[in-house]
Amino acid sequence: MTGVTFSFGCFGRLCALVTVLGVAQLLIALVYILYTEETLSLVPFFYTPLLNITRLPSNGSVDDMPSETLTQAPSVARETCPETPPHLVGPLTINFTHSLSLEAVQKFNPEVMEGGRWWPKDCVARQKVAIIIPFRHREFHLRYWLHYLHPILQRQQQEYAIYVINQYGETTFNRGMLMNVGYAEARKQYDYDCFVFSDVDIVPMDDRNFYKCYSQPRHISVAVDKFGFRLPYAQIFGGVTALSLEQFTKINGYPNNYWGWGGEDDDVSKRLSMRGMSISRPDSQTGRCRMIKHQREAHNAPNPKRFNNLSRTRQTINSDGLNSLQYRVVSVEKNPLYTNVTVDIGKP
Ligand code: UD2
Ligand code: MN
Repeated sequence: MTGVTFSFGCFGRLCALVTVLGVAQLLIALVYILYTEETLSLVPFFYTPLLNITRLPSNGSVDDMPSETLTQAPSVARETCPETPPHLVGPLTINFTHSLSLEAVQKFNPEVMEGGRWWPKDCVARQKVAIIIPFRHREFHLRYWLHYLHPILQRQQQEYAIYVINQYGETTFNRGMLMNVGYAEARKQYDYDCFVFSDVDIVPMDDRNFYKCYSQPRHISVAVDKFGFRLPYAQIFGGVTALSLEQFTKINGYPNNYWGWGGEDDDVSKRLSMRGMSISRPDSQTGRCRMIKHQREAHNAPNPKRFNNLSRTRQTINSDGLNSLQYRVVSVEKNPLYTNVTVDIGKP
């Protein structure tokens, strides 16, 4: 039983081990082929049912136009992206002096997918971020914004998509309502967990100022050149902000009843403190931003009712917001660098 049996048993075990290793290797190869995004087009039959996602409710929107859902970014066989992205450069030179065509911006951002979507290829992003820009007649600003922001967001390793919410017609502008529409329309397409709301004319001067969500609502544009790189007042929540799905729904979104310039940002600030949240901010160096100089549009004159509205936030927070949002989608276009949603929000 001893010597011969030993050597035969050893050989047998070796054979078994080699077989097990071989089968394991085959399995790993199979999983890799099925899940690697580069091979997706080769295996649509297998891939589609695996990543079939259900459509999200429109959440607040009365518009029930069918909307296309986006495919999930691949997540199998990749690690979560690091807390500190490795390719950040820190302070950036930002100016708005050179002329810029949309085609040129597109050429320099070949990795951005249709609709202005991108995700890191070598790791799984920590959040799914919808970036929402209220918009009308600011094409010139949008080009700079896209030119600067796409590369910054990519260095930050964000999984993101850009939604430009274009107010239809020439009625009084309503920034708050456009934010709510952006949130509702983005939610129809994908299971975003973070919403960044950004003016079209603000660009960060440091890529360590993350366009992502934190445990408290984030004010991103804390030191804007227009305000002498300082916070003009402590509760300000305008410019660029980030709220998680939970934070945004907890305050019933933006108010819809601020037509014209001003007040909607302060209303959100009040809503946050009423719901027990506080504002988180980067330091005043990292939080430096530039705003493109501009005149105020004729259809965005200061709203004379804003002070009265602001005195009633406690009464309106539950009745005016996501749960009372009404609009009509005129069109949804997937452009190479952003998704354009044109929306009829009515008039005051
Ligand atoms: C300040 C705030 C802004 C907002 C606004 C009051 C900062 C840095 N900015 O910006 O967040 O609270 O006051 O409503 O605190 N827009 C268009 N077309 C228009 C009008 C507005 O696209 O005809 C969009 C665009 O994204 C613009 C944003 O609305 O950046 C805010 O309007 P603004 O830039 O005229 O207001 P501003 O600079 O005083
Ligand atoms: Mn502005």
